[in-house]
Amino acid sequence: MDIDMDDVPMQDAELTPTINEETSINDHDDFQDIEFKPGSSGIADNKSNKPLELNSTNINQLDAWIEHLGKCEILSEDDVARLCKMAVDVLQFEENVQPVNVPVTICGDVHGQFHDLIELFKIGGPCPDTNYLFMGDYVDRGYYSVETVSYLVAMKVRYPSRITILRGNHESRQITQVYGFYDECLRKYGSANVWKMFTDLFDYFPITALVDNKIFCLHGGLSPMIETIDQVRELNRIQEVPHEGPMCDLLWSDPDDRGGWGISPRGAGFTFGQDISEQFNHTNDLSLVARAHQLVMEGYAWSHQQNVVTIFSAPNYCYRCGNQAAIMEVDENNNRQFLQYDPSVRPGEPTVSRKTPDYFL
Ligand SMILES: [Mn+2]
Repeated sequence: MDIDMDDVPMQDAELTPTINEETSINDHDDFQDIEFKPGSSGIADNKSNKPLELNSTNINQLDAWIEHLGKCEILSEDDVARLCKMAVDVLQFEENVQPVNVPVTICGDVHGQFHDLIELFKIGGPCPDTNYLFMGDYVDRGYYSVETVSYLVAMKVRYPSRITILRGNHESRQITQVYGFYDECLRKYGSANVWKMFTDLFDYFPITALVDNKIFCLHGGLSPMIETIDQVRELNRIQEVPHEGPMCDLLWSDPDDRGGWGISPRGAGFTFGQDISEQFNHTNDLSLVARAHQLVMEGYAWSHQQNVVTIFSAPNYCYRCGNQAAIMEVDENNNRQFLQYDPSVRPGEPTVSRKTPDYFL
C-alpha cells in the first residue's frame, strides 16, 4: 500500500508511522461515478459571458456572508449556491497561469483548519490590505473544510484582484470522498448538495499562478510533459483532476533529492530532481518555483539549491503533527520573507499545559 506524501514530513521521518494512512489515489476506484457527475449541482448552468460586476447589492451580501463565516458559522445551502454561482463568474475568466502582481503573500495547504486560517490573516495582515495567493488544499483533514472553503471563496468573489486561490489535489471529487470534505458536507447539511456545488466550482480554479513573471506557483510540482509555461496555458483545466497527464502532475508532483524524473509513491504525479527544476526555471526565465503539498516541520523548506520552495500553512497538521506553519511575503522589490506561526486555540479544545500543576508541588 502506498503512502500519500502529503503526510510525510520532508525533515522528520519519525512522524511518518503515525500519519501514513493515506493511500494511492488509484486504490479508490470503487468510489467511481456514484457521486461523480460534474456539473450536476447546476451552479454553472447560467454562466455569464463577462466577469461578475460588484455592486452595492452583492457587496452587501458578500460582506454579510464574510462576517458570518468569520465566526466559523456555515452559510445556508441556498447561500452556498448563490456564492458558488457568483464564484464561477469570477474564476471562469481567470487563466491557467494566473498573473499576480507583487506585493503578495504566498500560502500553502490549509486543510480545513479554519482557526489557523484566521491566525494566518492575523500574522500576514487582513485581506484586502494584504494581497494573498493560496496554493490549494483548502479542504479535507481538518474539521472545518466547509467554513474554510466558503470563507476563501467569499473573499475571492468580494476581492477578486486581491486574493488568488489555486486548485490543489484535494480540490477533487474523488479525493474529497476519501479524506473528509464529503462526509463533513453530509454531516453539516444533511445531503451531498453543498459538496456537489463546491466540487463543481473547483473545476474552475486556476491551476498555477505567475508572480511578477518570476515566481511560478502551483500546488504540486513539475510535469515531464510541460517544458514551458505556455504549455500550461494550452491545457483545458475545466474538468475533474485527471489521474494522469500534465494537469494531474502539476497538482501532485514533488521535488526529490534524486536527479531526473522518478515514480511518485503517491500513485499520481512524479518526483523531479534539481536538474529538472534548474532547466525549467532557466527555460522560463524564472527565479523560483513555489509549491505546497508536503508537510514541512518549519512551515517552509528550500530544495534544489533554492530553485524550489515548499510552503505549508497548516500548523500542527491534523491537530497532531507538531509542525509550524509558514507564509512567504514577497514585497514590491521581490524581496522574500517567511513568517512562521503556531496553532491557534480552537474553541472547546483542551489546552494542554506542560506546567506541573500546583497540587503536585
Ligand atoms: Mn496536496
